[in-house]
Amino acid sequence: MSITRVQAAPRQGRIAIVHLGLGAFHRAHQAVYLERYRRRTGDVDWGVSSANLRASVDLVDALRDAGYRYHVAEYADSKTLTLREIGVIEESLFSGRDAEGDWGRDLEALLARMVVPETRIVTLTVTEKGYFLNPASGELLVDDPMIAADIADPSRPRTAPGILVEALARRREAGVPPFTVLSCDNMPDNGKRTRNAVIKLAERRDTVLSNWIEHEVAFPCSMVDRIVPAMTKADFARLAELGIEDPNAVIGEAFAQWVVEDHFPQGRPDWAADGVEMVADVAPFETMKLRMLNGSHSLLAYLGAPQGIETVFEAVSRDDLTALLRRYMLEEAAPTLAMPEGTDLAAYADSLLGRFANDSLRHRLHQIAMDGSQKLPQRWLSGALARREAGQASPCAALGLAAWIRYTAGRDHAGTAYEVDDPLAPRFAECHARHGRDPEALVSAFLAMDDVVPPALAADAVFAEAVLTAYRSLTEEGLDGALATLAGR
Ligand code: NAI
Ligand code: CS2
Repeated sequence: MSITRVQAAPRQGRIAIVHLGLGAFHRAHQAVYLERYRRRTGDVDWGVSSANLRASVDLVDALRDAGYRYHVAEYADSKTLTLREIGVIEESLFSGRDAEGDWGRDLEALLARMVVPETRIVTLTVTEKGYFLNPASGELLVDDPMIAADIADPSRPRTAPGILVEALARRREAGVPPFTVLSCDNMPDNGKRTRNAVIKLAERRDTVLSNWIEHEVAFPCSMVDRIVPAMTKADFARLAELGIEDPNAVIGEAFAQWVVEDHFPQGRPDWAADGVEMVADVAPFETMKLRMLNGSHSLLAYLGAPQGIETVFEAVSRDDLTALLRRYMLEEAAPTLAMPEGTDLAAYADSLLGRFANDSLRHRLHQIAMDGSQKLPQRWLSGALARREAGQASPCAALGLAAWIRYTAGRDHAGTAYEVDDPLAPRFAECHARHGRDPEALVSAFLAMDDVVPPALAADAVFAEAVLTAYRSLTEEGLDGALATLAGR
């Protein structure tokens, strides 16, 4: 194997970015771009303070104990690896609930860090559900207990929108100009949705504040891309064999892309030379990625996981699933996209299939299947709705939706139970308990979830019939039967 080792730039950075959501992706994406920037320029002004608001206090503490140095292993394939040491995270904080049940350990430190004028950007990877938005409409879930708690006690916020509002309120009171908010989650119009969440929450507190946010705070959109699966014991063992004994290490693919709307009133790193694409409008890139890459991922997840197919690599080793992805991407997703001239969507689809076939990533289908309610609108359903409006069918999306409904039953083809990890899981369980023996009623109940399925799509008799037929085919004839039925259409 060819291994390139890259040391971290010398430290002593100054913190100018606060990140909410210290997970695998942040460590392997944003931090890598900033590390490249620091190595190239020697500019140490864009250090990061990274915080978790919920789970993973262990990671926060382990990173601190490791002197804020960790490794990212970037596999192009099983023969080509770059091992990077990263040192741009200068501080890690935790404002969630710890193992003892105590809550808010570093909340004041986090808010203080967000309020100082030196902090110029706040970035987020808190997962789609961390914004507390209706996934289909993007409206703030004001009745959610976590948001209700932030409305009741705004100075002790628990949610990402609540923390942003409180930090912005304190900056305003202190006469400090606002930071720029950059969402790096896989949401459609992620900047606009984050802005909406923050303004709607601020309105509950003080309309002077919400007006100020509306007029003064920038929320650029971004498209983020790099496949970074959750680490497994086997992954840590694999790195240990290479001499990397690092509990904070992450493994990802070699590919990375970051397209960012260029709107940073308080400044930003001059990171274009490090591969960050600064553009006026992110929407075409974001929609392309969400529908083609993430849409394909979700198809594999819901069709494959209940069949005992474990990873993306295993799934795309099957010709029938690769053929399905090709058909979905080229015939259903690509025609819904309005791309800048010269974009070659067929080449993009080929490149995605190549990335999915990376034999060095163990990207578990159950991980991708998580939080389907938050993901499906932007991955399949907004595209299917656009096709419906143009009088076109979406058989692959209909099969996907049928597979998702089947997945949410929580039992695989052999009857073994698995956890359905989704904020709406209790609602799914209730639907299965009530309608499990009646496919027509079950499919109708899922299509009626208007916070997931756009009502205009659910009301389309052709689409609803396609979902029901696919569901019957999947449950009666299994994956092979459902794929054969689709191929015959
Ligand atoms: P992870 O599981 O390693 O980390 C999840 C992070 O989100 C943690 O920091 C967790 O504390 C936080 N979080 C979860 N629910 C939250 C909530 N309700 N409120 C506040 N914080 C919450 O996952 P990973 O890999 O870091 O992915 C996170 C997000 O990054 C994804 O949901 C996606 O939007 C984006 N992303 C991930 C990619 C990947 O391949 N891993 C690639 C592109 C985007
Ligand atoms: C995946 C994505 O977990 C999922 O739902 O589809 O996180 C995917 O790996 C990334 O978006 C790739 O950039």
